Amino acid sequence: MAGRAPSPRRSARPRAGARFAVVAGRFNEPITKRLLDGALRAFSAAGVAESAVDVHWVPGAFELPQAARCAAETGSYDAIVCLGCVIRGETPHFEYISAAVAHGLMHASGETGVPMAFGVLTTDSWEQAEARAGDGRDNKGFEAAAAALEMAELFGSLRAASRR
Ligand code: INI
Repeated sequence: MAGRAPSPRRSARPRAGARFAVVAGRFNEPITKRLLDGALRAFSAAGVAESAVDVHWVPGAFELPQAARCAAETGSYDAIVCLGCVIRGETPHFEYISAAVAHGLMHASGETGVPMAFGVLTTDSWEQAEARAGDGRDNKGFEAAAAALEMAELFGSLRAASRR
């Protein structure tokens, strides 16, 4: 049975002044642009102003962890959404790239303390990628931005609790 994404928490609202970065890979750009559309829709639905979201493009998925870490180290962002598309049929490096991105983002997030959401499609075909980059919530970019919003709120409340 196919997995089902959790519904985004309707209550996840960022703190006043919160800022977010989206880092997106240009490889398979028709798909990653649609992931970006989905992510921006999720931010807008949560009441985040367009001016509070910076979009940074990188060559491909492999560069996402490097750019996300660099963005996190600026101290400017509450969370970072990482978008990419790796298609198995297009590269013999599929496993290397996919694993490097997933592990790289996990390390970068752990080491910087900034949540990083994984909006990277790893599919067998272009058609599968299109199906995960739709106009509704069946969009991995939307899902990743919803996760980033929720994690930003959680980190904010955990840090506030640790100061009490
Ligand atoms: N990058 C992707 O984002 N998706 C791919 O499917 C892909 N393929 O097929 O190779 C890809 N390769 C480029 C890679 O991410 C780096 O940009 C490149 O190796 C330079 O470091």
